[in-house]
Amino acid sequence: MKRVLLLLILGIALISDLNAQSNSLLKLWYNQPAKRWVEALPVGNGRLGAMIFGDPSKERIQLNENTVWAGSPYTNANPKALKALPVIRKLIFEGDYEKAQDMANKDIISQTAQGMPYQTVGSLYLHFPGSEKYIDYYRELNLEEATATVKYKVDGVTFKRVVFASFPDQVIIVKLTADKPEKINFTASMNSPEKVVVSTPEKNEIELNGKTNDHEGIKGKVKFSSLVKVINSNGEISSNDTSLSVSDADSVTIYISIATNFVNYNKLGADQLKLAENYLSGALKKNYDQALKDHITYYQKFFNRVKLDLGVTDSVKNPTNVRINDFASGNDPQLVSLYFQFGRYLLISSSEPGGQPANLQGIWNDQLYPPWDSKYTVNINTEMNYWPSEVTNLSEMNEPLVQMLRDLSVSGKETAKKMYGARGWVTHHNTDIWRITGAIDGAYWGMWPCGGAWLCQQLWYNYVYDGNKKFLSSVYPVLKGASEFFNDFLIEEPEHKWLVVSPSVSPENSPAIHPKYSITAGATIDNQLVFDLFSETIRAANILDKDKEFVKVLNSKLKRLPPMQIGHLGQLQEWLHDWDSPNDHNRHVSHLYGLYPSNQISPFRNPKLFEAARTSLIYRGDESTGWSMGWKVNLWARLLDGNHAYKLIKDQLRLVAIPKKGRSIFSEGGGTYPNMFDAHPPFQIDGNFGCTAGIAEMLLQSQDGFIFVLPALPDAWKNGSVSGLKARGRFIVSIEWKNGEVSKVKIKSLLGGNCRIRAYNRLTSDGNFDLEEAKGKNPNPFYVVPDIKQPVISPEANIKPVELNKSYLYDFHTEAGKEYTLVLSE
Ligand code: FUC
Repeated sequence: MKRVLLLLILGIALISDLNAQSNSLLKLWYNQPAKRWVEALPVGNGRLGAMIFGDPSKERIQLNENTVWAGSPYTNANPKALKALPVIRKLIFEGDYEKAQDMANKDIISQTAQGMPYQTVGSLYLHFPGSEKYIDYYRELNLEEATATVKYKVDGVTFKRVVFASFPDQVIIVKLTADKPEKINFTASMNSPEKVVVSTPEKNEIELNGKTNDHEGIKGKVKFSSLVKVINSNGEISSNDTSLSVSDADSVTIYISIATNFVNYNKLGADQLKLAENYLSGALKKNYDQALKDHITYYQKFFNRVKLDLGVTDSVKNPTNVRINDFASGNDPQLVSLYFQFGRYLLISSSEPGGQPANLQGIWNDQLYPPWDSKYTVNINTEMNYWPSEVTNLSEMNEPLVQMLRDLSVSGKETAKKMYGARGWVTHHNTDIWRITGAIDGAYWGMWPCGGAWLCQQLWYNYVYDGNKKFLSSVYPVLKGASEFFNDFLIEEPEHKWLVVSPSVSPENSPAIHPKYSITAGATIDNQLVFDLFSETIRAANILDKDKEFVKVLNSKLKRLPPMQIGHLGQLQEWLHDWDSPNDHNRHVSHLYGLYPSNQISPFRNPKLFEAARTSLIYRGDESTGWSMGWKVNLWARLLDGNHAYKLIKDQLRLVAIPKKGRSIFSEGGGTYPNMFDAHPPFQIDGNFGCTAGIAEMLLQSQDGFIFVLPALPDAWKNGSVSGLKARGRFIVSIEWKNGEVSKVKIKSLLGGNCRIRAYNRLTSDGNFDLEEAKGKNPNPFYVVPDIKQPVISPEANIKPVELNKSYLYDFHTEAGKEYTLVLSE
């Protein structure tokens, strides 16, 4: 009994202690060095990335720069498409999918290059002789400061390494210290799987120069230079041809600078060495403490906007790998907050204004030929990378994606004309740093001309969340160009005379009746995407007072798009025909695009579609690839089922320790690696971002004409708080809850206008403003909801009406810059 009491007291003391310094919980930490890449810890500043292994005797810092890609500017449109297009369309309408797909393989799929791989720069190695016998080992990634730290003891001396990728100074900085003088001894060297030349131009500098390789007939022309400068305090430094040795130093600062000759997607020619030298000499002007301070200040401007507290248990005293391993069976809500903040950390670290968008691995890749080339798969993956950007208040991180869209609207214009004789611009299911827009990988996967339509959604989200008309005006030509393409490309299907996208696929899936052939016309996702694209272009044109004639044309075509259809299983049909099978567990859930990320399906506006989407998702199942589970967290949140969303988080936070040799990379066994990277498997960063967005979606939604606070709170998160999330119309929302009930909501209005809010509890104003029961349409222009057609319902469909929990809807008027507090009504 006494023992129990003591344990209890200790437990309470630990928890209150942890609560008191809850800030320090935002760390990934381990008590062993990384043995494998998916155990190493990532740092990045958008342009540069590094993976820190933390081995005391042989540190490896694996390096990336976001423009190191194989190849050089090229295009890959297949000119035969133009002639083949009408034939393929006819074959599809006649139901000869085999012939249609065969022909698309030859005449639409690019017969040249299929995309260039993103590549590693190489690694910096630091050998510390005699450090094999270390004790008291610890390493961490500090999400609040964006630094990686390694600590250990050898022969009574405590050594410490701190690594960060400085945002303001554009170099990676490594600081080595010891708690006794003259104890730092190591050799530094570099290598790379690329063809590189390593030299030591000065006794404290290593220079690595390389050029990326040719690939699929495209000459490799990206030249890159990396400079490593070692500044020692006391001790000696010497060099041989390729490495440096430091002996008896008190402390050492290492600066890693990398640059390439990349200018933009169709131009090379910058002076990579000069650029690397410039970054380095700039960084050397600052002392280390100042550099670290400036780095943290820049980073925290973004990171600190959102705080999430889902509770703390004593699981937090375990290393991160153990916590992931125990998550599904334990009680560790803080791991979800950590995972959420890690997602935000990754977005800030891999997508900075002026750089490239986060690719399939963000910016972190140790290979020359990474899975799927680590490029941009735009039939889900790239979009998913940006799902957390608005709601978790990081819209600045969208900039590289917006720039990619501007580029694609140029490269894709040529492709639209050459392949389909259409105006506007097109992109298929993949692109790379050279902004290719042709179809690749075989028609089963690549015959999808809707990449541009999906990517454009990110432009629209940017606008509805931030309300920046200048931004809208600057991206309007991109939106318009994408609509122009579909205006020309849509074709009337014979049965209902609807306008459809053909040829196309429902991404990477085929119906059970002809599983080898995915080629189709009028896939549900395509109808939903074109609906959104046209509606948004129309709204943008109206807001900007432009293109009246074009608006008329789009309006008339909008009316002729297929409605959503509910099939014989009561499911939302994936295809134009009622082909869905209850045994289809494909990782893609493309037809549910209308539920998330889009807002065409709502429990309040079209409950039958809502129920059908739910049925489809149940058939599809839970466990799948990492990104698929990340998507399903969002989908279950939109289905207002917090416990099911939480179940998916549990599935996703399953430790994937050792990738099984010989296991297909298309395996459905997704999860999380020890370093919290998402496992498709293999590592793919979209799952991190998808799940991060999903966690936010469980706490706050704003797509349905109102702000919904705690729409899908699971039983596991009884008490908690979140602050700084963003809702459409630039409302910054903070929520506190107790016993599963909202106790306080603070809303900062940055644009003003009507705020409509929904909650499962009755709320009241704190007395400083009037809160009314909501009536009619929300007059706030950022809360316009899509006016979709009634679904077509199969006579066999058995649709159970949805039973929603009772909720309350309020309106209040807001002024820009003011904050409003609502509390639980007794
Ligand atoms: C799509 C997905 C795969 C993978 C790849 C990068 O093709 O179907 O699962 O994520 O992109």
